[in-house]
Amino acid sequence: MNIIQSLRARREAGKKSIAILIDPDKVEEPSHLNQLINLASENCVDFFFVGGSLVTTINLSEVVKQIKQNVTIPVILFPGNSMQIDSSADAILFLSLISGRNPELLIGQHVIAAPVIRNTKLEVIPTGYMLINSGRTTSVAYISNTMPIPDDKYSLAACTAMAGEMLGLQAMYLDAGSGAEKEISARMIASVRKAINVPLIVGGGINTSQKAFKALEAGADMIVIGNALEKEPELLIEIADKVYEWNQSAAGQ
Ligand code: 1GP
Repeated sequence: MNIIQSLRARREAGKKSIAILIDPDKVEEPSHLNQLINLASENCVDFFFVGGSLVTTINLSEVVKQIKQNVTIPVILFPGNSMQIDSSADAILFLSLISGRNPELLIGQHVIAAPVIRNTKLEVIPTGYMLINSGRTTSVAYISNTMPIPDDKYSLAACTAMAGEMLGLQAMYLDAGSGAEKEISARMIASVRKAINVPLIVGGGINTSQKAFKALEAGADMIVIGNALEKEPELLIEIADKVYEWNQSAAGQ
């Protein structure tokens, strides 16, 4: 079973997943990354996402290598552009930024990346990427030159996701942007959840176990945590506990 099939199966079983986002630019010491890798393995983290809207160092492949050498947790590339491709990862989110109207991020970068990806064994996960306004301009909004969907335009977000699913995208990623002041509201997650059947990934500003639980309860199939763990890696224990708790109760039903 590949990653997207396993996400669909988990969704059908009512089970949730957790992913840790590693921004290669923010890995200052290999020992910090090792600490997170160990915590991830002890706390049954499902995936590592690797990437960033702006990667200025050559660390991306080093990060992928370090994870792959230490654990069997799948590594999924979460690329900010077509330069962030590494064949030693397991999969790549082939992101179409459907909340925006920048043709480069709807199809342009994809044309450049497609022949490169074709020569790898990476599993390609066609993903609708939707930025939701989080109160201030995030790096991803600035770099992508797109306007995020206003955080109270539930129906706009739902119809965007619906159109993405109709176009054949196999997962949807609702993102408030890394380090967002405000995480995506439960109402926004629930509106999008109701509109689509594909797995729903939610991230941006999830920095407490309460926020993580709220996102799961509202309908996220996978939550992504980055920034908060850079500051406080042990927070993962609490958040992973919430996911575990959820999955235990789903298994009991
Ligand atoms: C950003 O969804 C990810 O693209 C994770 O966000 O770094 O705020 O956890 P944080």
